[in-house]
Amino acid sequence: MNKLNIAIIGVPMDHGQNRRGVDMGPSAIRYAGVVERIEELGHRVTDEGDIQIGQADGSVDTSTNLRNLKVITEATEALGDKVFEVAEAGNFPLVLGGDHSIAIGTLSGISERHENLGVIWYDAHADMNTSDTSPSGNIHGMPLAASFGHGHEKLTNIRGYSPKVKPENIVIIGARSVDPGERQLIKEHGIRVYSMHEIDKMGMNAVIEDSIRYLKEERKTDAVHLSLDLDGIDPMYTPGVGTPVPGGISYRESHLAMEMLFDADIITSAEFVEVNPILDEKNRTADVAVALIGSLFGEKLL
Ligand code: EXY
Ligand code: MN
Ligand code: MN
Ligand code: MN
Repeated sequence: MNKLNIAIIGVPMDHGQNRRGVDMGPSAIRYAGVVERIEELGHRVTDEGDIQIGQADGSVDTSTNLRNLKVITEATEALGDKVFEVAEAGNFPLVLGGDHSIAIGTLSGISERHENLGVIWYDAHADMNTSDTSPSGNIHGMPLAASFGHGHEKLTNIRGYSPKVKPENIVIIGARSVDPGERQLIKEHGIRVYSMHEIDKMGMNAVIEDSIRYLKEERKTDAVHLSLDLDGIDPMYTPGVGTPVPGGISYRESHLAMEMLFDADIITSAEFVEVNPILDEKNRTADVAVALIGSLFGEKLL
């Protein structure tokens, strides 16, 4: 098995939405033993600590319909720089959130190094609102749109370039709560979505086989980023998330997905986001994150 140098970056960000607590996600995941879990698999781990997050008043700016724009652009710029730096040095970036707005930063650091990046977005939501379509002004509902060039220029242009990913190189898995504006963008751009309907019908095995074939053979991607929102999984397994949606992916299906991605040797960077310890029960959601990270890096029973 390929031994990796994995660089962990914490992003204690909660400004992308309006519930407190998700800023403690990186601590909860560390406390659940992420470093030890990966080291046991024979990989080398460096914990790079946390990105500094500024203060914000939590209000939605009426001219932009965006909450906390300034502090989010500053943090995502800093995260992008750090992700770029660790990846340039030969590490696998593993980013721990924080709310999902941080993906704008992660992708800005990853994509600069690749011509044809692929993205797997494991989430109950499409995260494809813009300032024009968002019902909440919450930037955690916008990072995927921003990454293919849709939304406020300050979000699409983090680290000075746009887009970060081609819409045809995106695969969404687990969607079950999609707003009208997001549906429109998905249709317009032919974005590949395996919603809960497809997962129920085809089974996770076929969904992941299809996704791997699509990204590797059809799209010929040169790297694939996994952006895993813990709310993609059913809230009965991951109650500690800010925007739970019932009827989600099961614990076992999620493990299978991670194991298959590991076997295909396709993932080159990852982030695990939206763990909110205040809403959690005994750190269960962080435990699930760490268990899935274990499978993504090769943990097997035998
Ligand atoms: N679609 C809703 C919005 O834009 O406000 C909810 C977004 C939740 C996003 C979560 C993190 O994935
Ligand atoms: Mn999300
Ligand atoms: Mn979500
Ligand atoms: Mn477009």
